[in-house]
Amino acid sequence: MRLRALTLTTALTLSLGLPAAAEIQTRTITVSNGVAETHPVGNGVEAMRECMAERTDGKWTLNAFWSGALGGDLDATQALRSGTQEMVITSTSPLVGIEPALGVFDLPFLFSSAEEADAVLDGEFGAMMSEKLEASGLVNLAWWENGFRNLTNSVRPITRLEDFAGLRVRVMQNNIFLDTFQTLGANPTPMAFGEVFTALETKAIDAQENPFVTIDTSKFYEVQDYVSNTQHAYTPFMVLFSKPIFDTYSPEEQQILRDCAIIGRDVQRRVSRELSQQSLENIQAAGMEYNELDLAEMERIREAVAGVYERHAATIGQDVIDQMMAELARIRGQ
Ligand code: TK8
Repeated sequence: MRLRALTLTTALTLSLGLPAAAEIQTRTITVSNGVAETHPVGNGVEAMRECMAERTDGKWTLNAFWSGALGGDLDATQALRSGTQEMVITSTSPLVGIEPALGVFDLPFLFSSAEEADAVLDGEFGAMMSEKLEASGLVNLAWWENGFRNLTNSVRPITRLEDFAGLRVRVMQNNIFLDTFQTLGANPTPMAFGEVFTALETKAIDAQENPFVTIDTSKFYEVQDYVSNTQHAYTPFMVLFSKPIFDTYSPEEQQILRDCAIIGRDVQRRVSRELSQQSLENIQAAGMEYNELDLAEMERIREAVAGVYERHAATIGQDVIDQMMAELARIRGQ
């Protein structure tokens, strides 16, 4: 029986031109990120792990570190560039110092739906952006979902533009977010994600902004009272791999990484979207007061920050912004 199975596998391998087992080595791949394991990124990583186990006959171990246990997004990304860590799942926003073009995703109110973001990220624009990152020693295996960001704070519900006044809000280490919140009248402080909970708890800051699933899974409801449906930005996650390490993998292994990151992506996005509403219910059940802003007020906020686009065009690259706008117009059928 055993012999027959082996012979059959060999025959299949030969006839289908599948890679010989020798081209897949035993490997341990470390992946880190800032969110908790209960975040949909956890589901994506689990799907990736299963995919890798299947495709490598169990030769690969995907070793995941959660809640910033290996440091923040930026530190981990630098470790990838120097080849001391394999993989990180990171927001684009803290990486604008490495690749300024990534700032395009930080422009306020850029995407109007998750589907629109998918189309941009999974299409030519996303591929162009991933290509840019290679020069910085990073291989982007796939775009995953962080999601639409909403403001939480411990002072008052945000119902109109004037409510942002004076709020001490944590923003990611990113000048576009800093400018956006300054323009809205708030008092923003750039901070790594791992420091946010404590800064809120000790009241060093009043506010932070993240998608519902992050507010829920990182337990920000324990230290915040109000959540307002601002949806002011959609920042994607990237599944980054160290290029110095990637280059030592066989073509078959490189393909497994890419394929499994895409399988992980589909699971991760599905769970993220399913969980979003549930997370909103969870954080309300935990005591947070939720409000939506009326359309006229959202329009005032949108207009107030419109100048952010122009102020950062030179840094991001006008060509990159133009390409994004052309892509959005095409997707929107304009
Ligand atoms: C987690 C971060 C987080 C991001 C932030 O590592 O920093 O607010 O939204 O999800 O990537």
